[in-house]
Amino acid sequence: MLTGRAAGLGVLLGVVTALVALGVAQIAAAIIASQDGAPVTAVGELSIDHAPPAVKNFAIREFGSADKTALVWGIRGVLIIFAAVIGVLAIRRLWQGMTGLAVFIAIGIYAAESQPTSTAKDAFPTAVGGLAAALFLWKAGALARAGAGLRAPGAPAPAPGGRPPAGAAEAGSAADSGADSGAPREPWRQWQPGGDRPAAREPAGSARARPRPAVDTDPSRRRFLYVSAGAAGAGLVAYGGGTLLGENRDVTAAQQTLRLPRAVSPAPPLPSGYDLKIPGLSPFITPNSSFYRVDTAIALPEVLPSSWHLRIHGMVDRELVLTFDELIRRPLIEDYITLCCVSNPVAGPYIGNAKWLGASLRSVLRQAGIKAGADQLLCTSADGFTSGTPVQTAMDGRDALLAVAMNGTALPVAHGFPVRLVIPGLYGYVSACKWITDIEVTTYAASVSFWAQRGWSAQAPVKTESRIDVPALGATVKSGHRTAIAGVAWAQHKGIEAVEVRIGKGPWQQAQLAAVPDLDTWRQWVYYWDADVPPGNYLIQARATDKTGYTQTSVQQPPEPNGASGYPSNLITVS
Ligand SMILES: Nc1nc2c(c(=O)[nH]1)N[C@H]1C(S)=C(S)[C@@H](COP(=O)(O)O)O[C@H]1N2
Ligand SMILES: [Mo]
Repeated sequence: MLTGRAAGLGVLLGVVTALVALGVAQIAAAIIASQDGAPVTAVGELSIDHAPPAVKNFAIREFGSADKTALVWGIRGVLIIFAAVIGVLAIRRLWQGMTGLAVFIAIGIYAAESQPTSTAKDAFPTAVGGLAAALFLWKAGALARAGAGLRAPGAPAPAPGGRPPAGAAEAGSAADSGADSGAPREPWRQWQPGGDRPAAREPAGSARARPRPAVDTDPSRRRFLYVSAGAAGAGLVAYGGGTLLGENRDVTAAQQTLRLPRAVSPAPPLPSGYDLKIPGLSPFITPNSSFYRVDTAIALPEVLPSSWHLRIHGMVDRELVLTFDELIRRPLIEDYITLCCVSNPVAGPYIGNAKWLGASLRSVLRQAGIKAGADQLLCTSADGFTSGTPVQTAMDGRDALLAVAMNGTALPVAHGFPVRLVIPGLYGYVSACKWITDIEVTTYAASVSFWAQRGWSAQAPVKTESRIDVPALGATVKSGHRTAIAGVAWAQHKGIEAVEVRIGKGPWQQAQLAAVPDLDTWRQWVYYWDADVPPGNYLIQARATDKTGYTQTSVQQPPEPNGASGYPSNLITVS
């Protein structure tokens, strides 16, 4: 049997061998862009395919959207135990460890090739990982054995089968009995697995009979520990790096290839004259590439539709877990909705308008059944960000969407791929959770969302506002020449009724309004001005009135705590 120290070194040898295998395989999978080749993922997919529905349901119920994470950790756990056994085998007999490793590689390759999307190249990551691991097991294994005092480096390998030569037992007994004290020690006593037996049989404290190691085991052991630490570190870095690289590639590929069903309820047709097409004026639809981005993410969350889940729980009659496929099989709604950030200063850039496609949040919540007294939906993103949406705005019939597409393409990763919330009429931090994975139906009294914890209002309806796009601040216009003063105004889900413009100390004048498809978007406006004033500097101001009859306030407020207010004003020069 092995001594405790030898077994310990064996466990370490095995675990580090596994880290080398996984690290090399993961990097290889990322480099050759193998979707199914990373061994842990492959084994995970294989076990999901073969898990009985009851087990799957149990996993989703117990772990919710973390079920995949739980599975992957489970596989890693089993793997570590398996690896420890291989290491202990290898320290006794290298060939036994190698056999264990081969089984382990075979399972990895089988799993990598078992997916419907598998190709031949998916075997490659596990194969090179396995080779690297075999090399490590061989080289570091020799050090480990020497370190355990089982064999000096360079000593002859045991005969296959490992039985000590005939007469070994007699030799041992002879040494113990002291009958043959002058005979040289047999070299195999240093390495054969039963080498500790004589020591165990000798009387305690008998220095004379203790087999003296042929070499000092400590330097070998130390070298083995250093090599193991280095290899473990490199393996972990490679594993982490390869995983990130692979996910990034997978998410980009998934985002670009995702096909989404058509809307059952398409967006209202764009009325003629919805875009005034004035140079410098914001286009009615903001292209995805220039849509503002505001979030707390340092690295963008990489969430694959295949592993995405939305869990709805808390004050509900029945907890729900939706997969991405289940979400997009619901009747999809399409709508133009203008999104804006509470941090947008008056006339600022953090606002954009897009055509969104998504499932109705209201219908999902109805299915879960909201309990009386709940007033907040605490929405959590894959990266832990939370936003607190009022239950009332989600349920009052407006297009509150679990959005999957933006302007006709799957959501860009930066804008929440694969699923985000969009609700017209509320600032983004309480209505537009990106990478959403969890909705807890709760109360404002019971839980406080990310920005609300940092001094911003718990509830934040969008303030009716306007912005002057042209002429830009500091622009010069020619006296007596017709100039377009134009911009956008917004009061989402209320609608813009009128915009007025004032030049210097002149009267408020009605601007012309562009057509809009519905109440949820901003509205372009223009006032044609002949600049029939003497040269000089003029302050141009604008103010919007929404369809409730409310005119935006002239009172200037900073963005914190619930949105900036005041008239936009551009100082221009007439020459
Ligand atoms: N996960 C997550 N979602 C988020 C945020 C965030 O930081 N993390 N920021 C919110 C804020 S403050 C705004 S204004 C909108 C911005 O959405 P956009 O980046 O797509 O324009 O996203 C909201 N959703
Ligand atoms: Mo925001």
